[in-house]
Amino acid sequence: MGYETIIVSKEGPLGIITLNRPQAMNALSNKVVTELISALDGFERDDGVRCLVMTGSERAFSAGADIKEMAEMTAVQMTMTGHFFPLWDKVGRYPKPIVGALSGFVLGGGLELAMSLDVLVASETTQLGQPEIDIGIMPGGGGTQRLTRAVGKAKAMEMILTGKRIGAEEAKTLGLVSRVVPKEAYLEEAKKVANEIASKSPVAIRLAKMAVNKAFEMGLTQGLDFEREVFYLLFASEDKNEGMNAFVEKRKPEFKGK
Ligand code: CO8
Repeated sequence: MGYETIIVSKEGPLGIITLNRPQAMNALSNKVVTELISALDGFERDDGVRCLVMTGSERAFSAGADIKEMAEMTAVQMTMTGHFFPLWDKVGRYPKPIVGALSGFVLGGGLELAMSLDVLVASETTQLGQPEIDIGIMPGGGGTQRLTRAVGKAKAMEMILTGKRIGAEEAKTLGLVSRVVPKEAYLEEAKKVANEIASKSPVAIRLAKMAVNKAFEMGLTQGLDFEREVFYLLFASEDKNEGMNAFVEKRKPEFKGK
């Protein structure tokens, strides 16, 4: 399928989605949202794809929702179109792991999108923020919840109420991204992480991702119960036998997702 605002490709077990609206700092227009959902659907159905990488350009992962498009929208239009919500639902419940390769501006809806991904690798040039307050609105794509859970109340309040951006190193210290690398290396580093994830059992990866996400939704006791149930479930997988036999036989496991 041909896309106008994103580039979609495959590299071995990786599905790669590159936001591609350089003239608008990869702002998330309706078209981008529609195309992202379609690309995510395609990779979800493709059994050959075990892990995704989502990236933008060196200058901007994404500067957020398209302000020029939103400027004309009324509350009723936002409500009736469900503006953006299909994307948050799709990414928030995506079964395969997605590594975000961040660089440059990661702002507003761009940061909310990034925070919905699973592992974040950032170039040292990355600047992250929720600047919605500067244009008279507030985060609407999960920012007040996900940023607060990621960095704690005081820092989230500061970022959301002042619109001030933070740099990559501070984001790493706060636990918002997991790795910071030189700007020449961020995409390769993200692919390296994604390939490592892709080499594991897809069944175990899927359930482990689900269980970690439950930590944001459930209390500790419920979360531990959920973890235990899916942990037991893995003992019914062929991949569990393969993994443990390979360890005993001192060879590399070949996981099939069964
Ligand atoms: N929307 C539309 N166009 C944008 C956006 C954007 N978010 N960001 C940048 N652009 C465009 C600029 O208008 C400009 O276009 P043109 O050349 O036609 O004037 C081009 O990209 C380059 O931008 P700048 O000239 O401004 O480049 P600078 O390097 O000077 O500045 C910045 C880069 C800092 C990224 C600056 O452009 C900026 O502040 N952008 C806006 C950032 C922002 O406010 N983001 C939040 C948007 S609101 C949001 O994301 C809410 C999400 C809610 C989702 C849930 C809904 C239900």
